[in-house]
Amino acid sequence: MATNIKTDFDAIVIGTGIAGIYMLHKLRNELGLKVRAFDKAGGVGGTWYWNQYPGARSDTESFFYRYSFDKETFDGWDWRNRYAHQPEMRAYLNAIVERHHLGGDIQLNTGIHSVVFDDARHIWTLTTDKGEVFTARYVVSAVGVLSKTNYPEIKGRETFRGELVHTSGWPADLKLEGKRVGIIGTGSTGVQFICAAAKTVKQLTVFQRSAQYCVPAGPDRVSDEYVADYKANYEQIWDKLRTTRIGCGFDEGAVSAMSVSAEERQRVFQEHWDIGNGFRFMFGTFSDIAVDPAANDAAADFIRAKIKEIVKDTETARKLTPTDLYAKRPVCINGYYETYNRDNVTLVSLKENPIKEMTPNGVITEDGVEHELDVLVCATGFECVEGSYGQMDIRGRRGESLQQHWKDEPSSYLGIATSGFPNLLMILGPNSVFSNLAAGIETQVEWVAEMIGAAESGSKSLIEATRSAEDEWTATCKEIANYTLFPQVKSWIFGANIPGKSNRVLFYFGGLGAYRQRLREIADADYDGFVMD
Ligand code: N01
Repeated sequence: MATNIKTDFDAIVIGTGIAGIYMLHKLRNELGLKVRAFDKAGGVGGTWYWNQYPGARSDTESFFYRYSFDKETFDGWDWRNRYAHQPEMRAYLNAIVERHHLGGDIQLNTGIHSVVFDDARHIWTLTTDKGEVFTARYVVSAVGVLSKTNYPEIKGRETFRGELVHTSGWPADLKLEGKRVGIIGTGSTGVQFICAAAKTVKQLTVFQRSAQYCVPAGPDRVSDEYVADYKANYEQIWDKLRTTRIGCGFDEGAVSAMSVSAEERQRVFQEHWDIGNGFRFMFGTFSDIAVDPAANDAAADFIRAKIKEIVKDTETARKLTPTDLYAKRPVCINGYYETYNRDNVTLVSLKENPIKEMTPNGVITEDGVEHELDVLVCATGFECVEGSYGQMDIRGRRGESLQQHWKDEPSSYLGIATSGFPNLLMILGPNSVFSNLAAGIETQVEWVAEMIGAAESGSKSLIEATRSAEDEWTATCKEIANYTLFPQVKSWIFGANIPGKSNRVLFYFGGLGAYRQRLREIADADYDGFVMD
């Protein structure tokens, strides 16, 4: 049933990171809809706008951590870093906005406060944090999975006279040279910061809760031949990537780790250690590191042996050595373990010696030692998925809030839609594909645009996931996740990094290729699992 009610916009996009920018382009430039995108930030880029900490860069290889739809912007770019640094990612996303003339339809410095569905008129009303009110027929949320900061609770935090910062809110004028710096957190962000900061600060104290499996990132620059091959085989390379599990642009392991000899396993691990990259090490070596405990242990053992070999102080090496499964989102950076050989770097294991409190001068640990600091950096991650959505008051049919809908667990159909919230579409909603996020985003944006296009051309006014399709997808995601080793450790990909929250499934672990195939089948079956009215 098409609606004739006039709205301010056909569609509103919330967020202008990798997802929001592309969504705006698809809806406005290709479908011809009237669209506005909003972002609370002062510039576009999402993650790449906010995360300006020293050392911030993509740890997915940059030739695949970008849009494939726009070859021209890439062609005009002298792209040589194997991993794009944060300023380069931001410049790239700005260049995309400029090239596709999107800036005029982006409203910055404007957070969306509430998103409310009108049952009678079938439209959405959005209120901004400035009190402006806008209506739209479609809302696409592109708020990302990692936008709500997780700050650790530390007694006496407010008494600290130095600077307390989170990596995702890095003050542009904060300089660390010659200072005594502490850092809490050794995830992807923490290891990047540690390696960069150790070179300039006077003293770096790393407060580590969990020891981290970290592999080298490998050479920083790519060769002319690499770029020439990439350009010459662009379509084939991307077509192939879209069929893989992780979508990071390398050949994924096809052989199980325990099916080869111990010598061959060592050889393959060493080869990938030398090439570098976290996803490559976990998924490019063998087919079953993330599913078979023996294979996982073999990979973990290899990294543990490297730590022992690299770190000179045996006590520091012991603290740095993980003993649990190798089953978090993989982490990579060059020189991580080597950094602990520096005289100006100290490691504190919080599991053995927790932080007792903060004082005006720094941090006191349980052993009574006061670690004097000028700056304490929290690289403590994010409240993923629900955290991003919890920042807005979203209400669907009969005034049901999204928080209420997700009170037991966040759920969706395909990571894209949730029942009771018609025409609210999500990019990277709960249970989206676990893969290179840029490739996952591109997949979802294109599919959502196609679905909206189909609704528009069929004069439908509402797209809504059915409850049964949502339940079925949630069950599928749980089943696949439980087949892997990932849920057996606590990490943000299961939302268990937040105090008081237990593991729950937040991603589809079936792989990018299978996810895309499922999307295709659903579209071909007239959007099976959706009601289009
Ligand atoms: O966050 P994390 P992140 N007290 O949650 C520790 C993406 N990313 O920002 O392991 C003490 O992974 C926590 O300890 P533990 C990427 O997808 C991408 O590093 O929970 N410690 C952990 O060490 C990545 O996976 C790039 O025991 C506390 C750390 O803080 C995702 O962002 C770059 C604590 C948090 O690690 C998140 O990475 C950077 C507490 N109260 C990030 N609370 C690219 O290059 C937490 N910790 C693309």
